[in-house]
Amino acid sequence: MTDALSTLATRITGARRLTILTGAGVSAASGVPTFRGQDGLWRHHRPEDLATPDAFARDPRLVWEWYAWRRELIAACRPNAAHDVIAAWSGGADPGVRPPHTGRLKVAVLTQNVDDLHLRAGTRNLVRMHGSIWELSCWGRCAAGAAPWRDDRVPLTDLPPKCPHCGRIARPAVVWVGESLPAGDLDAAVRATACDVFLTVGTSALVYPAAGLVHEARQHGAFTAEINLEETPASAAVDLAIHGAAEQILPAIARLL
Ligand code: BJW
Repeated sequence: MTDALSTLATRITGARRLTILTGAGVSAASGVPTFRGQDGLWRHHRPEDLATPDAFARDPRLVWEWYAWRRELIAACRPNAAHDVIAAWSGGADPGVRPPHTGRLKVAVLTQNVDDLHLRAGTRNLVRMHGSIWELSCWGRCAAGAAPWRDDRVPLTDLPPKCPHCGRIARPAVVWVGESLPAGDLDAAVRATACDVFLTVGTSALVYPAAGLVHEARQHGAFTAEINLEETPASAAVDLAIHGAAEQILPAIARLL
């Protein structure tokens, strides 16, 4: 394990461009449930009932109740040590963590998480591939309501919330399974695969297009590494797979830089 951490630290020290892709596992230590796995959200709910456009069209109130519950849960959570290290590496504020080599290293952070914990930790240059649970857009796609607006009321009452522009139902501005990612976000994520080190952290590597990015980075010649509690479909493809908790492994690497 120590060798693996040193190897990754050395790669980061020598890199000019570092890209970090994060998933639900990064927020697990903060108390945000993951999707898959033992205590994951999909243990109790079928994604097709709650996180698809069809599910919302069928029963917007049910879907909103699930999101309202998750918003309350997330509002009570705080960024953990993994968020703090990533924020510091990106040039954001955390005086407790030394950035790898200030000024020379360009860091991009791509997250699939809809919580705002990376932002609250101060992460810069962040692409939120699956949107934000704190933003809404118009389900009826009225012109003014197509652009997401922030609504951080907790608890959310009078479900489903309404579009302030046309009065029709609003939806969470997240990317559901079967929906396209906003083109700008996907382009930014793909561009970030042109890097020297691509690090994937706390994601099951099952959901595309995010799961394909590590392979693109490899094709660009990046050194690729994964940090996860368990094996994923990416484990065999990366140069270095580190099994452990993100909130412990990332601070340990930061101490080696
Ligand atoms: C720890 C830890 C700790 C725990 N430390 N680790 C190509 C092939 C096959 C299918 C497709 C494909 N291209 C597109 C698709 C279809 C689909 C897809 O990928 N389906 C798969 C499920 C098969 N993709 C899409 O629909 C995407 N759209 C798209 O591609 O448009 C074009 C298109 C459409 C249809 C067909 C073809 C093309 C959109 C995907 C949107 C995903 N949306 C969700 C919900 C967001 C809103 C919400 O939050 O409610 O995003 S689903 C859910 O999964 C959520 C997550 O962001 C996403 C990924 O999950 P993540 O983050 O990996 O979490 P988990 O729970 O899966 O894993 C956690 C991991 O952490 C585990 O491995 C743990 O071990 C680990 N862990 N604690 C380190 N402390």
